[in-house]
Amino acid sequence: MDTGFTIDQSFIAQENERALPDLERDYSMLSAQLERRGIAIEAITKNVQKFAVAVPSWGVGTGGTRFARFAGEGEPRNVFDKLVDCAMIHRLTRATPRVALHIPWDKPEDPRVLRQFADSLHIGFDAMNSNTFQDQPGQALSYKFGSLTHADRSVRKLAINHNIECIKIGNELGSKSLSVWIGDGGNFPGQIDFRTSLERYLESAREIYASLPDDWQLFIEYKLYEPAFYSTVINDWGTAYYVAEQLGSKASCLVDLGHHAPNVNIEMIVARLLQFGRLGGFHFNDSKYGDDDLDAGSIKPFQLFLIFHELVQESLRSTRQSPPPTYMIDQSHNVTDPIESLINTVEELQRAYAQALLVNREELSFYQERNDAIMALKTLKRAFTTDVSPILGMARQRNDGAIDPLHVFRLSQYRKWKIAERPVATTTTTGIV
Ligand code: PSV
Ligand code: MN
Repeated sequence: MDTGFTIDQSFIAQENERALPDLERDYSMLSAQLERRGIAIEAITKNVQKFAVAVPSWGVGTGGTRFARFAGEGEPRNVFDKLVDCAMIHRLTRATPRVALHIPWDKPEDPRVLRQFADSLHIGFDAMNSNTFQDQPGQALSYKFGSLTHADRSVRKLAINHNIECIKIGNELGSKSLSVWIGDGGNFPGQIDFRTSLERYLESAREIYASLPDDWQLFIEYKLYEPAFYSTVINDWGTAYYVAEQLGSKASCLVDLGHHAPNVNIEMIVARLLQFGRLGGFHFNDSKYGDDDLDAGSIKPFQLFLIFHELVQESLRSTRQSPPPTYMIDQSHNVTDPIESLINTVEELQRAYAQALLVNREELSFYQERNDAIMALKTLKRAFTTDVSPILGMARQRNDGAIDPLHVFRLSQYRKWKIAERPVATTTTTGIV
């Protein structure tokens, strides 16, 4: 299959050559600065080089709101085009080796063909995402009043079977996990019985869990509200944790950063789930008001840093029992070029990670034990305010990515080529994706 225009490795190398002298200067200055703090820059860079996050297939298309979607020119028309864009992001950043698919949006006619195509692009598949929050064309029963928790057992069965189908497709693609998010809930007090709906959820989830291959994980994604505006069945981390505990060791919680009430202390939720061994994965994004699906680090970079601080802290603990959480992005790009937003997001995640690696943990616990709040905060802030950009550039360069991926992306005129290769979709549809 023809992938059309791609950004060649030689083009990246040529631009890197131009940028390298400045980068080397900045890197050695930062190295000296960190050395004074007792930090070896090389250890940080090596860790950043290993950082990986999955790109959502639905993130490379232009998103929309419930009011409208303004289609972007040259956006992917199908799952193959989406993979081409995702592979480009990986080539530039060298940090997105896997793509998360959403079924049926990305349902392949033949998973083997899709897998071969992904192989040819040197990318793999991350978590499968099921969709029982929408009716599909021709679907006999409706999810209007719920899916895995619907009052009618036959609707629940339809939703269960869909999730099992996602596992089957994912198995053929080499995926190892299923993320389940349902929109089930009620718009009005009295509409659903809280207890019964959670019992139904558990019954359905047990059937899905029973179909999981041994080496798979099931991620339970919670969300405060939307599309249900009064009550949601899997509304918070406590409920997701309870469900994971009930199901078994292959089940864990998925934290989507946008799925909390404003000002909730997400880093503390992360710490708790890590402590309980039930943090399965993340959907990274950022938000101001609700589930805004904005680019990670664009609104609350300090929060993102604090989350990574918890993650790094856990990775240093010798007693950890569960596998490290899976990193995924879940964003909706409505006003930016989706590829640019995703490149930027990857960089912001790496930035937060690198900053978190700089935290002097001995010093932090020294101040914590002495109730020295101001110095504890300063210890964190010193790491957070360090400009780690040279580390990020160097990590990419050493991984054969672009020192400045956004610049190379624009310079390549990739989007212009895709506009020519992919005729514009003329429809403007509604729907949050
Ligand atoms: C729901 O808001 C969500 O975060 C879930 O992860 C969905 O799978 C995704 O967005 C796309 O709608
Ligand atoms: Mn999500």
